[in-house]
Amino acid sequence: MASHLAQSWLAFSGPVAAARDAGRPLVALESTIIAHGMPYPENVRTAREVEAVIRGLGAEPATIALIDGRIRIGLSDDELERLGRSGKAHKVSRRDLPAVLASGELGATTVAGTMICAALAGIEVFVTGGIGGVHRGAQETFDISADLQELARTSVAVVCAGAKSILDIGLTLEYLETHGVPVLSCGQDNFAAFYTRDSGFRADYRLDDPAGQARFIRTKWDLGLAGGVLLSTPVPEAAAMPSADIDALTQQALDEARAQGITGKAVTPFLLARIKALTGGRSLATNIALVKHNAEVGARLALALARAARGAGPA
Ligand code: PSU
Ligand code: MN
Repeated sequence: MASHLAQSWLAFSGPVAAARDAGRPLVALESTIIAHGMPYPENVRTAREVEAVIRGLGAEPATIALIDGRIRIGLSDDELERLGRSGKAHKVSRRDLPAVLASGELGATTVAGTMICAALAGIEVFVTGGIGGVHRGAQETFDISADLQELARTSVAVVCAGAKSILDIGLTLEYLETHGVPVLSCGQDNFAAFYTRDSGFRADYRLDDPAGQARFIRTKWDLGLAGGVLLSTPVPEAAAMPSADIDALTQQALDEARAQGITGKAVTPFLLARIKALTGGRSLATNIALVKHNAEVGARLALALARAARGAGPA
């Protein structure tokens, strides 16, 4: 948990504070996916449905955002609505956190931003859709998401459906290896590719069972190996998109981004919106299905981690 100074920036919602005090496991959720990753009103509806999945399994969801100069851990329905409709929320990664908090403006936290806030709040598990990574052509642009550095340094387990093929998935996994971030896979051997189940790259370790995942994570942290663990799980078969379609459309979206000179933090939202338009909304349905599935995996992990006590040592 954080220092008193950092704690003073946090504001827990009533339900999250109650769950924490009762010792019920918490699951953090990000808000960039709401403000920048999906259109209104599907974004708000999905956020509520994802929270319901987590609650239904006995954990408490804590959606994280910056509102009125506080790091809010858990949002009310009205606050989710405000974030989903605003269109003006800042996209907040590590770099942006002080600026947006100090100004009191509305901020939606990315994977990196949410990891920082979750760690400050003492939350060990965080569910997202897909992580940022090494962009294709990064050898020229240096475009590597701050999510990867955050995974290297901040001790939170991040559940995702892999990374999108708008990224260079092979280089993303290389980068994680260099920085000592273990990549676990649940349900298959390979790392998932967001809209499709198989990235073609093996994850480091396959662990299907939440108790085994929890043991892995506890062991890492008990050893003092700070930093995150990435847990990938594929989109359910029925909701996955055909790879050939998504590859062609991804290439088109990347070409358009280059032609229009899109750079920096605008790249990922641009590509997400274009792929949605180019697939006639089909990608959005896939995105919603995978986040809900990740929420199930994340809630089960949070329950298992709560049982796998710190410092238990070898079995
Ligand atoms: N990938 C997705 N959907 C998303 C994002 C990534 O499939 O909504 C968001 C996440 O919040 C992630 C951020 O942390 O984009 C990464 O942005 P950048 O590439 O600018 O680091
Ligand atoms: Mn970037």
